Amino acid sequence: MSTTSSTSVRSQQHPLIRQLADCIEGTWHRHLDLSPYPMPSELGYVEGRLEGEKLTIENRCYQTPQFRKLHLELAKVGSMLDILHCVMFPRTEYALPMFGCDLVGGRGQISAAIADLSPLSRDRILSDEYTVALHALPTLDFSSPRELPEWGDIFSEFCIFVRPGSPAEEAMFLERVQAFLEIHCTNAIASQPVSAQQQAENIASQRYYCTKQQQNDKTRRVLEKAFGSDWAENYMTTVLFDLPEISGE
Ligand code: BLA
Repeated sequence: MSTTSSTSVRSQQHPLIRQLADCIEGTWHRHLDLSPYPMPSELGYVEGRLEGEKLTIENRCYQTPQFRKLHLELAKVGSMLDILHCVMFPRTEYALPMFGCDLVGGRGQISAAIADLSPLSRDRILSDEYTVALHALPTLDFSSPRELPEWGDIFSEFCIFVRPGSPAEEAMFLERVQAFLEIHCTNAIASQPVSAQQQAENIASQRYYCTKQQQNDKTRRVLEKAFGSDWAENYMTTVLFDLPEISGE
């Protein structure tokens, strides 16, 4: 994957973030039919300042027949903070869950590693295909599990949210994300479009998911401190968690 490892932010990131970024992009390239996603050019690469340190954000975005947006973002605040953020937004014609992943670290230690395949159905339960495949994965035991915030009702029972305590736990996290991605991509390319009624439910569920994620004050605070509150609001609602359009809107 040398072609995907050469960018400036990535080469300076925590090794787990670098490995995960390569893993995500490698899996996308292997399984999916990627085309470019039209990202406003001023938001592809962004620089700001946070507490005297330079904040750099680098975005990579694609679309595919099954996904309206595949978003991988790497951000760095001087030597203080390294961030990987990734979301795969399904097209609402398909009954697919939302893959989401966030890694936050600083000074050589990852403090938050979260990954999930979050259900996007009215009953907020994953389909049998996903449930069976995910239950077949071995149960993982991390030394420092973390508690989900209040808005975290969007996540599934398979969500992992930990502070990895050792290189072995970092490897375990990476391997689980790889398994999520393999399961997700294989299911996605085999999935069939749904009825108009089901599609309306998919839109509502995806909007609910994005609205909850927009409530993450920890993300908002970093962006506000570097770029101001209007910019942060715009970035969170158009780049990080934009809502799918309601038909006819
Ligand atoms: C936590 N996200 C965080 C934290 C920071 C960011 C600083 C706190 C880390 C910690 O408590 O150890 C910051 N994350 C960012 C920034 C960006 C980002 C600035 O992505 C983007 C530029 N967040 C997501 C996705 C998920 C997610 C896709 O973007 C999950 C699928 C989850 N991040 C998430 C959760 C927390 C978090 C659940 C912990 C929130 C809390 O404890 O209140």
